[in-house]
Amino acid sequence: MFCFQCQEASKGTGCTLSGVCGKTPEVANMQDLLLFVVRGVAVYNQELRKAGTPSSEADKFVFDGLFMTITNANFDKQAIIEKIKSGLALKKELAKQVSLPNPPDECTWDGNESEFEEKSKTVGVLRNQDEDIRSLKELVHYGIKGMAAYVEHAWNLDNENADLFAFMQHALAEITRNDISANELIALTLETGKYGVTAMAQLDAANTGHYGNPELSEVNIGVGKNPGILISGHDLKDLEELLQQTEGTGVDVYTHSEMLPAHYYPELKKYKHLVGNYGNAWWKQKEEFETFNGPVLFTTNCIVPPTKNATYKDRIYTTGASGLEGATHIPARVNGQPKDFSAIIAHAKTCQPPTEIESGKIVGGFAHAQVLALADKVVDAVKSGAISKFFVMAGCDGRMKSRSYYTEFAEKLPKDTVILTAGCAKYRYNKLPLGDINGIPRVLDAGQCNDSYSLAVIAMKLKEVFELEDINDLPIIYNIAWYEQKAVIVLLALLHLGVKKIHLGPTLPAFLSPNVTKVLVENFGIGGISSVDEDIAAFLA
Ligand code: FSO
Ligand code: SF4
Repeated sequence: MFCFQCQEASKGTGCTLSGVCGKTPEVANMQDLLLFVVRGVAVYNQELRKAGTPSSEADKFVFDGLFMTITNANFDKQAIIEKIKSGLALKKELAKQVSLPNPPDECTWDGNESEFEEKSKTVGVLRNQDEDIRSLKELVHYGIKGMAAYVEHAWNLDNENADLFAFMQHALAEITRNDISANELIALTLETGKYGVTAMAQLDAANTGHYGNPELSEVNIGVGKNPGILISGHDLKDLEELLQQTEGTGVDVYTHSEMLPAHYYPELKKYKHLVGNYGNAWWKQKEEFETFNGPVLFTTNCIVPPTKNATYKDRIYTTGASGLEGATHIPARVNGQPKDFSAIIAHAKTCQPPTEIESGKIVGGFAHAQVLALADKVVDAVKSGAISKFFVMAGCDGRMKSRSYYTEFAEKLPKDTVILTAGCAKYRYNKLPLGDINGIPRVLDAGQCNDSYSLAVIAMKLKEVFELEDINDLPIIYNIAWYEQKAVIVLLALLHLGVKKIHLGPTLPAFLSPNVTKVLVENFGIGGISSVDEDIAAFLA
Protein backbone atom coordinates (compact mmCIF):
# COMPACT_ATOMS: atom_id res chain seq x y z
CA MET A 1 0.00 0.00 0.00
CA PHE A 2 0.93 3.61 -0.38
CA CYS A 3 -1.33 6.40 0.80
CA PHE A 4 -0.55 10.03 1.52
CA GLN A 5 -3.94 11.62 1.19
CA CYS A 6 -4.43 12.96 4.71
CA GLN A 7 -2.61 15.15 7.20
CA GLU A 8 -1.68 12.20 9.39
CA ALA A 9 0.28 10.40 6.64
CA SER A 10 3.01 8.40 8.37
CA LYS A 11 6.25 10.38 8.96
CA GLY A 12 4.74 13.20 6.93
CA THR A 13 5.43 11.26 3.73
CA GLY A 14 2.93 8.40 3.41
CA CYS A 15 1.59 5.24 4.99
CA THR A 16 3.18 2.09 3.58
CA LEU A 17 2.72 -0.71 6.11
CA SER A 18 -0.70 0.23 7.38
CA GLY A 19 -2.60 3.47 7.77
CA VAL A 20 -2.25 5.73 10.80
CA CYS A 21 -6.04 5.96 10.34
CA GLY A 22 -6.31 2.20 10.83
CA LYS A 23 -6.60 1.30 7.15
CA THR A 24 -5.07 -2.12 6.49
CA PRO A 25 -2.95 -2.71 3.37
CA GLU A 26 -5.70 -4.99 2.05
CA VAL A 27 -8.33 -2.26 2.37
CA ALA A 28 -5.93 0.35 0.96
CA ASN A 29 -5.22 -1.79 -2.09
CA MET A 30 -8.90 -2.45 -2.71
CA GLN A 31 -9.56 1.29 -2.49
CA ASP A 32 -6.87 1.84 -5.14
CA LEU A 33 -8.55 -0.71 -7.37
CA LEU A 34 -11.95 0.87 -6.77
CA LEU A 35 -10.56 4.24 -7.84
CA PHE A 36 -9.08 2.61 -10.94
CA VAL A 37 -12.54 1.27 -11.84
CA VAL A 38 -14.11 4.66 -11.03
CA ARG A 39 -11.71 6.27 -13.53
CA GLY A 40 -12.66 3.73 -16.21
CA VAL A 41 -16.36 4.35 -15.66
CA ALA A 42 -15.74 8.12 -15.79
CA VAL A 43 -13.83 7.89 -19.09
CA TYR A 44 -16.65 5.92 -20.70
CA ASN A 45 -19.35 8.12 -19.27
CA GLN A 46 -17.63 11.24 -20.57
CA GLU A 47 -17.80 9.73 -24.04
CA LEU A 48 -21.49 9.09 -23.54
CA ARG A 49 -21.89 12.63 -22.28
CA LYS A 50 -20.38 13.95 -25.51
CA ALA A 51 -23.06 11.98 -27.32
CA GLY A 52 -25.69 13.49 -25.04
CA THR A 53 -26.51 10.22 -23.27
CA PRO A 54 -24.59 10.08 -19.95
CA SER A 55 -25.57 7.28 -17.59
CA SER A 56 -27.06 8.46 -14.30
CA GLU A 57 -26.04 5.13 -12.78
CA ALA A 58 -22.44 5.98 -13.69
CA ASP A 59 -22.80 9.47 -12.19
CA LYS A 60 -23.89 7.92 -8.91
CA PHE A 61 -21.24 5.20 -9.02
CA VAL A 62 -18.49 7.77 -9.48
CA PHE A 63 -19.36 10.06 -6.57
CA ASP A 64 -20.16 7.16 -4.31
CA GLY A 65 -16.93 5.32 -5.19
CA LEU A 66 -14.86 8.44 -4.58
CA PHE A 67 -16.59 9.07 -1.24
CA MET A 68 -15.92 5.51 -0.04
CA THR A 69 -12.17 6.14 -0.36
CA ILE A 70 -12.06 9.35 1.66
CA THR A 71 -9.93 9.07 4.79
CA ASN A 72 -11.54 6.93 7.46
CA ALA A 73 -14.89 6.61 5.69
CA ASN A 74 -14.87 2.92 4.85
CA PHE A 75 -12.80 0.15 6.39
CA ASP A 76 -14.97 -2.70 5.12
CA LYS A 77 -12.96 -4.65 2.54
CA GLN A 78 -15.93 -6.72 1.42
CA ALA A 79 -18.07 -3.64 0.82
CA ILE A 80 -15.30 -2.18 -1.33
CA ILE A 81 -14.96 -5.45 -3.27
CA GLU A 82 -18.69 -5.45 -3.94
CA LYS A 83 -18.42 -1.88 -5.19
CA ILE A 84 -15.56 -2.87 -7.52
CA LYS A 85 -17.64 -5.73 -8.89
CA SER A 86 -20.62 -3.49 -9.55
CA GLY A 87 -18.29 -0.97 -11.23
CA LEU A 88 -16.81 -3.63 -13.50
CA ALA A 89 -20.29 -4.75 -14.51
CA LEU A 90 -21.35 -1.16 -15.14
CA LYS A 91 -18.22 -0.54 -17.18
CA LYS A 92 -19.08 -3.45 -19.47
CA GLU A 93 -22.52 -2.00 -20.06
CA LEU A 94 -21.10 1.43 -20.86
CA ALA A 95 -18.43 -0.08 -23.15
CA LYS A 96 -21.14 -1.52 -25.36
CA GLN A 97 -22.35 1.99 -26.14
CA VAL A 98 -18.97 3.65 -26.71
CA SER A 99 -16.24 3.23 -29.27
CA LEU A 100 -12.92 4.56 -28.01
CA PRO A 101 -9.93 4.33 -30.36
CA ASN A 102 -7.26 3.83 -27.66
CA PRO A 103 -9.00 3.03 -24.40
CA PRO A 104 -6.79 3.17 -21.30
CA ASP A 105 -6.27 0.14 -19.05
CA GLU A 106 -8.82 1.69 -16.69
CA CYS A 107 -11.44 1.04 -19.35
CA THR A 108 -10.35 -2.32 -20.69
CA TRP A 109 -9.25 -4.23 -17.59
CA ASP A 110 -11.58 -6.85 -16.26
CA GLY A 111 -10.92 -9.55 -13.71
CA ASN A 112 -12.53 -11.73 -11.11
CA GLU A 113 -12.14 -11.36 -7.38
CA SER A 114 -9.12 -13.67 -7.24
CA GLU A 115 -7.25 -11.20 -9.48
CA PHE A 116 -8.19 -8.03 -7.58
CA GLU A 117 -5.32 -8.12 -5.12
CA GLU A 118 -2.58 -8.46 -7.73
CA LYS A 119 -4.05 -5.81 -10.00
CA SER A 120 -4.60 -3.40 -7.13
CA LYS A 121 -0.87 -3.25 -6.46
CA THR A 122 -0.22 -1.72 -9.88
CA VAL A 123 -2.86 1.01 -9.97
CA GLY A 124 -2.23 3.13 -6.86
CA VAL A 125 -0.72 6.57 -6.38
CA LEU A 126 2.80 5.40 -7.24
CA ARG A 127 1.77 4.40 -10.77
CA ASN A 128 2.78 7.93 -11.70
CA GLN A 129 6.58 8.06 -11.75
CA ASP A 130 7.07 11.81 -11.99
CA GLU A 131 6.62 13.30 -8.53
CA ASP A 132 5.18 16.60 -9.75
CA ILE A 133 2.65 14.97 -12.06
CA ARG A 134 1.77 12.58 -9.24
CA SER A 135 1.40 15.45 -6.82
CA LEU A 136 -0.87 17.48 -9.10
CA LYS A 137 -2.96 14.50 -10.10
CA GLU A 138 -3.53 13.61 -6.47
CA LEU A 139 -4.28 17.22 -5.54
CA VAL A 140 -7.08 17.21 -8.12
CA HIS A 141 -8.09 13.71 -7.11
CA TYR A 142 -8.45 14.62 -3.43
CA GLY A 143 -10.30 17.79 -4.35
CA ILE A 144 -12.89 15.81 -6.27
CA LYS A 145 -13.14 13.26 -3.46
CA GLY A 146 -14.16 16.08 -1.16
CA MET A 147 -16.49 17.40 -3.83
CA ALA A 148 -18.02 13.92 -4.18
CA ALA A 149 -18.93 13.90 -0.49
CA TYR A 150 -20.74 17.22 -0.81
CA VAL A 151 -22.43 16.11 -4.02
CA GLU A 152 -23.65 12.96 -2.30
CA HIS A 153 -25.19 14.84 0.63
CA ALA A 154 -26.97 17.16 -1.78
CA TRP A 155 -28.09 14.19 -3.90
CA ASN A 156 -29.61 12.62 -0.79
CA LEU A 157 -31.72 15.76 -0.57
CA ASP A 158 -32.85 15.40 -4.19
CA ASN A 159 -30.51 18.08 -5.35
CA GLU A 160 -28.29 17.25 -8.30
CA ASN A 161 -26.20 19.28 -10.68
CA ALA A 162 -25.22 17.76 -14.03
CA ASP A 163 -22.30 20.21 -14.35
CA LEU A 164 -20.73 18.80 -11.21
CA PHE A 165 -21.07 15.21 -12.43
CA ALA A 166 -19.56 16.26 -15.74
CA PHE A 167 -16.67 18.08 -14.10
CA MET A 168 -15.80 15.27 -11.67
CA GLN A 169 -15.73 12.77 -14.50
CA HIS A 170 -13.81 15.12 -16.77
CA ALA A 171 -11.20 15.53 -14.03
CA LEU A 172 -10.99 11.76 -13.56
CA ALA A 173 -10.55 11.26 -17.30
CA GLU A 174 -7.78 13.86 -17.31
CA ILE A 175 -6.03 12.17 -14.38
CA THR A 176 -6.20 8.91 -16.31
CA ARG A 177 -4.15 10.39 -19.16
CA ASN A 178 -0.48 9.44 -19.15
CA ASP A 179 0.49 12.33 -21.41
CA ILE A 180 -1.04 15.17 -19.39
CA SER A 181 1.38 18.03 -18.67
CA ALA A 182 2.03 19.82 -15.39
CA ASN A 183 0.56 23.02 -16.84
CA GLU A 184 -2.62 21.27 -17.85
CA LEU A 185 -2.87 19.82 -14.36
CA ILE A 186 -2.35 23.21 -12.72
CA ALA A 187 -5.21 24.59 -14.80
CA LEU A 188 -7.31 21.59 -13.81
CA THR A 189 -6.50 22.20 -10.14
CA LEU A 190 -7.81 25.75 -10.35
CA GLU A 191 -10.89 24.59 -12.20
CA THR A 192 -11.48 22.05 -9.42
CA GLY A 193 -11.66 24.97 -7.00
CA LYS A 194 -14.25 26.67 -9.15
CA TYR A 195 -16.46 23.59 -9.10
CA GLY A 196 -15.74 23.24 -5.40
CA VAL A 197 -17.53 26.54 -4.85
CA THR A 198 -20.45 25.25 -6.94
CA ALA A 199 -20.59 22.03 -4.92
CA MET A 200 -20.57 23.83 -1.58
CA ALA A 201 -23.17 26.32 -2.78
CA GLN A 202 -25.32 23.43 -3.98
CA LEU A 203 -25.12 21.65 -0.64
CA ASP A 204 -25.86 24.90 1.17
CA ALA A 205 -28.98 25.35 -0.99
CA ALA A 206 -30.01 21.73 -0.38
CA ASN A 207 -29.52 21.94 3.39
CA THR A 208 -31.14 25.33 3.86
CA GLY A 209 -33.91 24.50 1.38
CA HIS A 210 -34.90 21.48 3.45
CA TYR A 211 -34.09 22.54 6.96
CA GLY A 212 -34.21 26.34 6.90
CA ASN A 213 -31.35 28.75 7.48
CA PRO A 214 -29.09 27.99 10.45
CA GLU A 215 -29.83 30.42 13.26
CA LEU A 216 -28.16 31.48 16.47
CA SER A 217 -28.67 28.47 18.75
CA GLU A 218 -27.57 27.20 22.11
CA VAL A 219 -26.66 23.53 22.11
CA ASN A 220 -26.79 21.44 25.26
CA ILE A 221 -23.61 19.45 25.90
CA GLY A 222 -25.01 17.57 28.89
CA VAL A 223 -27.24 14.49 28.80
CA GLY A 224 -30.82 13.47 29.54
CA LYS A 225 -32.24 10.43 31.26
CA ASN A 226 -33.31 8.32 28.27
CA PRO A 227 -31.16 5.91 26.34
CA GLY A 228 -29.73 7.57 23.27
CA ILE A 229 -28.40 7.12 19.76
CA LEU A 230 -25.28 9.08 18.87
CA ILE A 231 -25.14 10.19 15.25
CA SER A 232 -21.89 11.25 13.63
CA GLY A 233 -20.78 12.40 10.19
CA HIS A 234 -22.33 15.02 7.95
CA ASP A 235 -25.52 13.66 6.39
CA LEU A 236 -28.54 15.69 7.51
CA LYS A 237 -31.07 13.53 5.67
CA ASP A 238 -29.97 10.51 7.70
CA LEU A 239 -30.39 12.53 10.88
CA GLU A 240 -33.83 13.74 9.84
CA GLU A 241 -35.07 10.22 9.18
CA LEU A 242 -33.56 8.99 12.44
CA LEU A 243 -35.35 11.79 14.31
CA GLN A 244 -38.64 10.94 12.66
CA GLN A 245 -38.30 7.26 13.50
CA THR A 246 -37.20 7.79 17.10
CA GLU A 247 -39.92 10.32 17.93
CA GLY A 248 -42.12 9.03 20.75
CA THR A 249 -40.02 5.87 21.27
CA GLY A 250 -38.30 7.03 24.44
CA VAL A 251 -34.96 7.03 22.64
CA ASP A 252 -33.11 10.35 22.46
CA VAL A 253 -30.74 11.45 19.73
CA TYR A 254 -27.37 13.15 20.27
CA THR A 255 -24.95 14.51 17.71
CA HIS A 256 -21.22 13.83 17.67
CA SER A 257 -18.41 15.83 16.05
CA GLU A 258 -19.42 17.19 12.62
CA MET A 259 -23.13 16.55 13.23
CA LEU A 260 -23.22 19.31 15.87
CA PRO A 261 -24.38 22.00 13.39
CA ALA A 262 -27.64 20.07 12.85
CA HIS A 263 -28.82 21.84 16.03
CA TYR A 264 -28.70 25.17 14.18
CA TYR A 265 -31.36 24.24 11.58
CA PRO A 266 -34.98 25.14 12.45
CA GLU A 267 -36.39 21.99 10.88
CA LEU A 268 -34.05 19.73 12.84
CA LYS A 269 -33.82 21.56 16.18
CA LYS A 270 -37.60 21.42 16.45
CA TYR A 271 -37.35 17.76 17.53
CA LYS A 272 -37.42 17.80 21.33
CA HIS A 273 -35.61 14.47 21.56
CA LEU A 274 -32.61 15.88 19.69
CA VAL A 275 -31.15 16.43 23.13
CA GLY A 276 -27.67 17.76 22.54
CA ASN A 277 -24.16 17.26 21.30
CA TYR A 278 -22.14 14.60 23.08
CA GLY A 279 -18.38 14.93 23.20
CA ASN A 280 -15.93 16.46 20.82
CA ALA A 281 -14.21 15.96 17.48
CA TRP A 282 -14.09 12.58 15.74
CA TRP A 283 -10.74 11.42 17.11
CA LYS A 284 -12.01 11.41 20.70
CA GLN A 285 -14.51 8.69 19.88
CA LYS A 286 -12.58 5.89 21.56
CA GLU A 287 -13.31 7.38 24.98
CA GLU A 288 -16.60 9.07 24.20
CA PHE A 289 -18.32 6.07 22.64
CA GLU A 290 -17.49 4.05 25.74
CA THR A 291 -19.31 6.47 28.03
CA PHE A 292 -22.14 7.18 25.64
CA ASN A 293 -23.45 3.68 26.42
CA GLY A 294 -25.83 3.58 23.45
CA PRO A 295 -25.42 2.77 19.76
CA VAL A 296 -23.56 5.06 17.39
CA LEU A 297 -24.49 5.75 13.77
CA PHE A 298 -21.84 6.84 11.27
CA THR A 299 -23.32 8.60 8.28
CA THR A 300 -19.91 9.43 6.75
CA ASN A 301 -16.30 9.58 7.90
CA CYS A 302 -14.56 9.96 10.43
CA ILE A 303 -14.44 6.44 11.84
CA VAL A 304 -11.66 5.27 14.14
CA PRO A 305 -11.63 1.45 14.09
CA PRO A 306 -12.25 0.32 17.68
CA THR A 307 -9.61 -1.60 19.57
CA LYS A 308 -10.14 -5.27 20.43
CA ASN A 309 -11.23 -4.44 23.95
CA ALA A 310 -13.62 -1.61 23.09
CA THR A 311 -16.97 -2.20 24.77
CA TYR A 312 -18.82 -0.29 22.05
CA LYS A 313 -17.72 -2.51 19.15
CA ASP A 314 -21.13 -4.10 18.78
CA ARG A 315 -22.85 -0.74 19.11
CA ILE A 316 -21.50 0.67 15.84
CA TYR A 317 -23.77 1.15 12.83
CA THR A 318 -22.73 2.60 9.49
CA THR A 319 -24.72 3.85 6.53
CA GLY A 320 -24.11 5.54 3.18
CA ALA A 321 -20.50 5.53 2.02
CA SER A 322 -19.20 4.60 5.47
CA GLY A 323 -18.35 1.07 6.48
CA LEU A 324 -16.50 -0.94 9.08
CA GLU A 325 -15.94 -4.67 9.36
CA GLY A 326 -17.98 -6.02 12.25
CA ALA A 327 -20.39 -3.07 12.29
CA THR A 328 -24.02 -3.25 11.15
CA HIS A 329 -24.57 -1.44 7.86
CA ILE A 330 -27.95 0.20 7.36
CA PRO A 331 -28.87 -0.13 3.67
CA ALA A 332 -29.53 2.75 1.29
CA ARG A 333 -32.98 4.17 0.51
CA VAL A 334 -34.95 2.21 -2.06
CA ASN A 335 -37.31 4.11 -4.35
CA GLY A 336 -37.15 7.20 -2.17
CA GLN A 337 -38.40 5.33 0.92
CA PRO A 338 -36.69 6.30 4.20
CA LYS A 339 -33.85 4.15 5.53
CA ASP A 340 -34.91 1.59 8.10
CA PHE A 341 -33.41 2.56 11.46
CA SER A 342 -35.51 0.10 13.48
CA ALA A 343 -32.53 -2.13 14.38
CA ILE A 344 -30.50 0.68 15.92
CA ILE A 345 -33.56 2.04 17.73
CA ALA A 346 -34.33 -1.39 19.19
CA HIS A 347 -30.68 -1.67 20.19
CA ALA A 348 -30.75 1.72 21.93
CA LYS A 349 -33.71 0.63 24.06
CA THR A 350 -31.56 -2.10 25.61
CA CYS A 351 -28.81 0.36 26.57
CA GLN A 352 -28.15 2.60 29.55
CA PRO A 353 -28.56 6.37 29.11
CA PRO A 354 -25.34 8.23 28.33
CA THR A 355 -22.94 9.03 31.14
CA GLU A 356 -22.52 12.78 31.50
CA ILE A 357 -18.99 13.91 30.62
CA GLU A 358 -19.63 17.65 30.64
CA SER A 359 -22.49 20.08 31.03
CA GLY A 360 -23.50 23.49 29.81
CA LYS A 361 -24.11 24.94 26.39
CA ILE A 362 -22.25 26.02 23.31
CA VAL A 363 -23.42 28.62 20.84
CA GLY A 364 -23.44 28.40 17.06
CA GLY A 365 -25.49 28.88 13.94
CA PHE A 366 -23.55 31.71 12.32
CA ALA A 367 -23.95 30.65 8.72
CA HIS A 368 -24.37 33.36 6.09
CA ALA A 369 -28.04 34.24 6.70
CA GLN A 370 -27.58 34.68 10.46
CA VAL A 371 -24.39 36.72 10.10
CA LEU A 372 -25.90 38.87 7.37
CA ALA A 373 -28.88 39.47 9.64
CA LEU A 374 -26.36 40.84 12.14
CA ALA A 375 -24.38 42.64 9.43
CA ASP A 376 -25.07 46.15 10.74
CA LYS A 377 -23.81 45.23 14.17
CA VAL A 378 -20.73 43.55 12.74
CA VAL A 379 -19.96 46.42 10.36
CA ASP A 380 -20.36 48.98 13.18
CA ALA A 381 -18.01 46.97 15.36
CA VAL A 382 -15.40 46.96 12.61
CA LYS A 383 -15.84 50.66 11.88
CA SER A 384 -15.59 51.62 15.54
CA GLY A 385 -12.51 49.47 15.97
CA ALA A 386 -14.23 47.16 18.49
CA ILE A 387 -13.36 44.32 16.11
CA SER A 388 -9.86 44.68 14.70
CA LYS A 389 -9.59 41.44 12.76
CA PHE A 390 -11.33 38.22 11.86
CA PHE A 391 -9.50 34.91 11.91
CA VAL A 392 -10.89 32.15 9.75
CA MET A 393 -9.93 29.00 11.65
CA ALA A 394 -12.11 26.54 9.75
CA GLY A 395 -11.21 22.98 8.86
CA CYS A 396 -10.59 19.76 10.69
CA ASP A 397 -9.39 18.51 14.00
CA GLY A 398 -7.11 15.51 14.37
CA ARG A 399 -5.08 13.46 16.80
CA MET A 400 -1.71 15.10 16.43
CA LYS A 401 -0.35 16.69 19.60
CA SER A 402 0.78 19.70 17.59
CA ARG A 403 -2.89 20.62 17.11
CA SER A 404 -2.87 22.09 20.61
CA TYR A 405 -1.47 25.05 18.62
CA TYR A 406 -5.06 25.94 17.68
CA THR A 407 -6.28 26.04 21.28
CA GLU A 408 -3.36 28.19 22.31
CA PHE A 409 -3.80 30.39 19.24
CA ALA A 410 -7.46 31.02 20.08
CA GLU A 411 -6.59 31.76 23.71
CA LYS A 412 -3.81 34.18 22.84
CA LEU A 413 -5.62 36.15 20.17
CA PRO A 414 -6.28 39.75 21.25
CA LYS A 415 -9.75 40.29 22.72
CA ASP A 416 -10.79 42.52 19.83
CA THR A 417 -10.60 39.70 17.30
CA VAL A 418 -13.29 37.28 16.17
CA ILE A 419 -12.82 33.68 15.05
CA LEU A 420 -14.90 32.48 12.11
CA THR A 421 -15.08 28.72 12.03
CA ALA A 422 -16.62 25.71 10.32
CA GLY A 423 -15.77 22.00 10.44
CA CYS A 424 -14.56 19.97 13.38
CA ALA A 425 -11.51 22.23 13.89
CA LYS A 426 -13.72 24.26 16.25
CA TYR A 427 -13.53 21.68 19.01
CA ARG A 428 -10.04 22.94 19.77
CA TYR A 429 -11.51 26.19 21.12
CA ASN A 430 -15.34 26.21 21.07
CA LYS A 431 -15.65 25.51 24.78
CA LEU A 432 -13.17 28.16 25.90
CA PRO A 433 -14.58 31.23 27.69
CA LEU A 434 -13.57 33.64 24.92
CA GLY A 435 -16.42 36.06 25.55
CA ASP A 436 -18.07 38.42 23.10
CA ILE A 437 -17.65 41.85 21.52
CA ASN A 438 -20.74 44.04 21.95
CA GLY A 439 -22.85 40.89 22.06
CA ILE A 440 -21.11 39.24 19.08
CA PRO A 441 -19.55 35.96 20.28
CA ARG A 442 -15.80 35.78 19.63
CA VAL A 443 -16.22 32.35 18.05
CA LEU A 444 -18.76 32.34 15.24
CA ASP A 445 -19.45 28.78 14.12
CA ALA A 446 -21.01 28.56 10.65
CA GLY A 447 -21.40 24.78 10.74
CA GLN A 448 -19.79 21.81 9.03
CA CYS A 449 -16.65 21.97 6.88
CA ASN A 450 -18.84 22.47 3.80
CA ASP A 451 -20.26 25.56 5.50
CA SER A 452 -16.90 27.20 4.90
CA TYR A 453 -18.96 28.32 1.93
CA SER A 454 -20.84 30.56 4.38
CA LEU A 455 -17.57 32.11 5.49
CA ALA A 456 -16.77 32.93 1.87
CA VAL A 457 -20.24 34.45 1.38
CA ILE A 458 -19.73 36.56 4.50
CA ALA A 459 -16.30 37.71 3.28
CA MET A 460 -17.73 38.69 -0.10
CA LYS A 461 -20.54 40.60 1.58
CA LEU A 462 -18.10 42.49 3.78
CA LYS A 463 -16.01 43.32 0.72
CA GLU A 464 -19.12 44.83 -0.84
CA VAL A 465 -20.12 46.76 2.28
CA PHE A 466 -16.63 48.21 2.71
CA GLU A 467 -16.44 48.90 -1.02
CA LEU A 468 -13.15 47.06 -1.43
CA GLU A 469 -11.64 46.00 -4.74
CA ASP A 470 -10.01 42.87 -3.44
CA ILE A 471 -11.19 40.24 -0.96
CA ASN A 472 -7.64 40.27 0.44
CA ASP A 473 -8.04 43.87 1.58
CA LEU A 474 -10.47 42.75 4.29
CA PRO A 475 -9.20 42.44 7.86
CA ILE A 476 -9.48 38.64 7.60
CA ILE A 477 -6.62 36.21 8.26
CA TYR A 478 -6.94 32.59 7.16
CA ASN A 479 -5.35 30.08 9.53
CA ILE A 480 -6.88 26.79 8.49
CA ALA A 481 -6.42 23.31 9.93
CA TRP A 482 -6.79 20.39 7.57
CA TYR A 483 -7.06 16.64 7.93
CA GLU A 484 -8.79 14.96 5.03
CA GLN A 485 -9.91 15.52 1.47
CA LYS A 486 -12.92 17.71 2.17
CA ALA A 487 -10.50 20.29 3.47
CA VAL A 488 -8.67 20.02 0.15
CA ILE A 489 -11.75 21.06 -1.80
CA VAL A 490 -12.43 23.86 0.68
CA LEU A 491 -8.88 25.11 0.16
CA LEU A 492 -9.12 24.93 -3.64
CA ALA A 493 -12.48 26.73 -3.48
CA LEU A 494 -10.96 29.56 -1.43
CA LEU A 495 -8.09 29.86 -3.92
CA HIS A 496 -10.62 30.09 -6.71
CA LEU A 497 -12.37 32.94 -4.89
CA GLY A 498 -9.08 34.80 -4.90
CA VAL A 499 -8.15 34.37 -1.24
CA LYS A 500 -4.40 34.70 -0.78
CA LYS A 501 -1.95 34.00 2.04
CA ILE A 502 -3.87 31.08 3.52
CA HIS A 503 -1.96 29.37 6.32
CA LEU A 504 -2.41 25.64 6.42
CA GLY A 505 -1.53 23.43 9.36
CA PRO A 506 -0.57 21.69 11.44
CA THR A 507 1.63 20.40 8.58
CA LEU A 508 1.55 20.90 4.84
CA PRO A 509 0.19 17.99 2.77
CA ALA A 510 2.59 15.11 2.11
CA PHE A 511 1.20 14.90 -1.41
CA LEU A 512 2.53 18.33 -2.37
CA SER A 513 5.91 17.90 -4.07
CA PRO A 514 8.48 20.67 -3.51
CA ASN A 515 7.79 22.08 -6.98
CA VAL A 516 4.02 22.06 -6.53
CA THR A 517 4.40 23.69 -3.13
CA LYS A 518 6.53 26.35 -4.80
CA VAL A 519 3.77 27.07 -7.33
CA LEU A 520 1.23 27.43 -4.50
CA VAL A 521 3.52 29.69 -2.50
CA GLU A 522 4.43 31.91 -5.44
CA ASN A 523 0.92 32.27 -6.85
CA PHE A 524 -1.22 32.20 -3.74
CA GLY A 525 1.12 32.96 -0.86
CA ILE A 526 0.15 29.71 0.88
CA GLY A 527 2.16 29.09 4.03
CA GLY A 528 2.42 26.76 6.98
CA ILE A 529 2.36 27.64 10.66
CA SER A 530 5.17 28.18 13.15
CA SER A 531 4.78 28.98 16.85
CA VAL A 532 1.64 30.64 18.18
CA ASP A 533 3.49 33.74 19.37
CA GLU A 534 5.40 34.21 16.13
CA ASP A 535 2.29 33.66 14.02
CA ILE A 536 0.08 36.02 16.02
CA ALA A 537 2.76 38.70 15.90
CA ALA A 538 3.13 38.27 12.13
CA PHE A 539 -0.63 38.23 11.50
CA LEU A 540 -1.22 41.38 13.53
CA ALA A 541 1.76 43.27 12.08
FE1 FSO B 1 -13.99 16.86 10.49
FE2 FSO B 1 -13.80 14.33 9.66
FE3 FSO B 1 -15.89 17.89 8.29
FE4 FSO B 1 -13.66 16.15 7.78
S1 FSO B 1 -15.25 15.10 11.05
S2 FSO B 1 -12.41 15.88 9.55
S3 FSO B 1 -12.87 17.94 6.80
O1 FSO B 1 -14.55 14.51 8.06
O2 FSO B 1 -15.29 16.62 7.04
O3 FSO B 1 -14.48 18.53 9.52
FE1 SF4 C 1 -2.32 7.13 6.08
FE2 SF4 C 1 -4.06 9.14 5.96
FE3 SF4 C 1 -3.91 7.38 3.99
FE4 SF4 C 1 -4.93 6.68 6.35
S1 SF4 C 1 -5.76 8.15 4.89
S2 SF4 C 1 -3.51 5.48 5.11
S3 SF4 C 1 -3.59 7.85 7.73
S4 SF4 C 1 -2.34 8.83 4.59
